[in-house]
Amino acid sequence: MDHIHAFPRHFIWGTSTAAYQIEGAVTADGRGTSIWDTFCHTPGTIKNSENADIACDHYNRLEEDLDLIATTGPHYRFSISWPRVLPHGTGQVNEKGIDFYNRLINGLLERGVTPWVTMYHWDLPQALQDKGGWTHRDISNWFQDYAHILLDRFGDRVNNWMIVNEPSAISLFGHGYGFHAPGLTGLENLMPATHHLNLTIGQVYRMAKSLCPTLNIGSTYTRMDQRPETPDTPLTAVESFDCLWNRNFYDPLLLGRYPAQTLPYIKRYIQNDDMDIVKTDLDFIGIQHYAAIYVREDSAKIYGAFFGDNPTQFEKTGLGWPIDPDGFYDCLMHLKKTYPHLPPIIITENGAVFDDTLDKNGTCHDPKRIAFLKDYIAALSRAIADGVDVRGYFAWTLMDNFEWAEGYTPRFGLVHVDRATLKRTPKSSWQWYRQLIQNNGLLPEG
Ligand code: GCO
Repeated sequence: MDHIHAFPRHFIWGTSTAAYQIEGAVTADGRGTSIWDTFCHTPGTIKNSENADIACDHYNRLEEDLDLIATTGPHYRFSISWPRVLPHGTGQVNEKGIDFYNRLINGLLERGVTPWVTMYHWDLPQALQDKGGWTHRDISNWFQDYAHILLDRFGDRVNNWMIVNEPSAISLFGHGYGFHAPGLTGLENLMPATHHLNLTIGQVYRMAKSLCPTLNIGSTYTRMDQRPETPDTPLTAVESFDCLWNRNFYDPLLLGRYPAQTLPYIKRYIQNDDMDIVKTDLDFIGIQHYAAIYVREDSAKIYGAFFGDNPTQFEKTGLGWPIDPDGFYDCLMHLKKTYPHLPPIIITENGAVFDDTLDKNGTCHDPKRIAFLKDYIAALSRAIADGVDVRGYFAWTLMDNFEWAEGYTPRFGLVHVDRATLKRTPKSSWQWYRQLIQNNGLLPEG
């Protein structure tokens, strides 16, 4: 990487996690059941029949983890489990759930760490799914009531909020292909879920700002460029997949309309002034990038397109995703060109899986992750120097955790978690990232 540019002063550095992936303790202290609990306990859904009943047991190891977080960096992104706060999705608040997040937030603040809180990272209360979940228009009211409680209870100490994590994954994986909870499929589920996600983000943003105008409120979106699998892949397939993955969310948010290709399927779910509400000037947009998607034409799939094979010219991460830092740069430049009035960007996730093991001294060397982070962060610095307004970077993820349908095999963490003992061991990439943060992005040697 030839051009590494200095990061702006006050650049935000941190790590990201999500409640369901680390907390465990799924029946502790009155927590209700989430759609992911149900899904994990449905045979054939998760690799090796794993589940997140224990996950990293973060719920019971909070003090130890707080110390780890505080020695990692000055900002930390985590999510709140809706069924811990409202076991039935609406109604009675579970004070023990509130206590847990108070301990977490206060513990961060006492240690000088700024919290960044995601309201919803996929663990919908099962009781709301039973009423239709994201396919039901009332979800935006249920969510506003939930968000109101969060702001009321934690808004005195938490200024930075993200409403929904990756609406495209929720709709496409959870409601189109069915390989994530709640396991629904087909356009008749995908389209209402897509619109209700967009609507909810717009409504919750407005509600939160009317409660407290000084809050910093965004939402997070995956952003991967779509590329043809082969030179023969029709452009229409690539464009279709771009709608499913990116444009069905970015266009309503930033332009106030759905792509022409989507409108015929979605218009029956649009009511009244919905399109004025979905268009929202978020205070920031969280962008999550892993790798470009190589698209294959497939007439059996939604919109006639699906994931193709990744090209052979790139090295791959442990999940087979191409390592392509220039692609990260291109993706940010492309985003800025497509939507000139983007709000400031925070990179809320970026990271990689490698096959990390402890050596006989109990240490974990992961030079490939250091190289990955170094090259991606350098690419980010180039995009900033070339005019993309990026204010922060959160590495995915603090510690090895439950990677959804992939279970525990993929290790994304800067900290190794032993699955038998749950012992946390910082990897060499953790040391490296810490040092990088201390130097505000001046890249240390790997
Ligand atoms: C997502 C989620 C994370 C994942 C991460 C790695 O984007 O899928 O936000 O929970 O674990 O992206 O796949």
